[in-house]
Amino acid sequence: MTERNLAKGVNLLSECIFCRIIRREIPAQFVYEDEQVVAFRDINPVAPTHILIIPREHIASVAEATPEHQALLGQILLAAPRIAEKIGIEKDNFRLVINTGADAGQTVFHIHVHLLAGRALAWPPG
Ligand code: DGP
Repeated sequence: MTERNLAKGVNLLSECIFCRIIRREIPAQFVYEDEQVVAFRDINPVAPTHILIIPREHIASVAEATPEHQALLGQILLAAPRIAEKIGIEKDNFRLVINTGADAGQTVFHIHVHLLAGRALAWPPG
């Protein structure tokens, strides 16, 4: 098993840190919840506002998503402006990032969208 697949396997064995946050086994600062999606502040913010938007369902990455996840993925994106409005940042001035795979910087293998705001953001990202 490669290191990358091992990381995914560990997460699938109920040790996924984001599943544990959803189950309230690990504390987090939640900013939004609905039946399928939750959002909380990143533990290591890289912008004044750094929120992680995740599905309650464990899906390791966008690469693992299937057509049956289509609506759920849409709900995650549509939650972003609602969250922005709710926490008092401009609801049309933020960046969404989805790191997919270790080489792209993904470290937690439970799909998550980073919502970044509150400073000027450079392009391209590193
Ligand atoms: P990525 O590198 O795209 O997989 O992003 C994972 C993010 O998850 C990273 O920015 C740090 C964040 N993170 C990791 N562990 C925790 C945690 O226990 N709590 C919170 N709130 N965020 C975490």
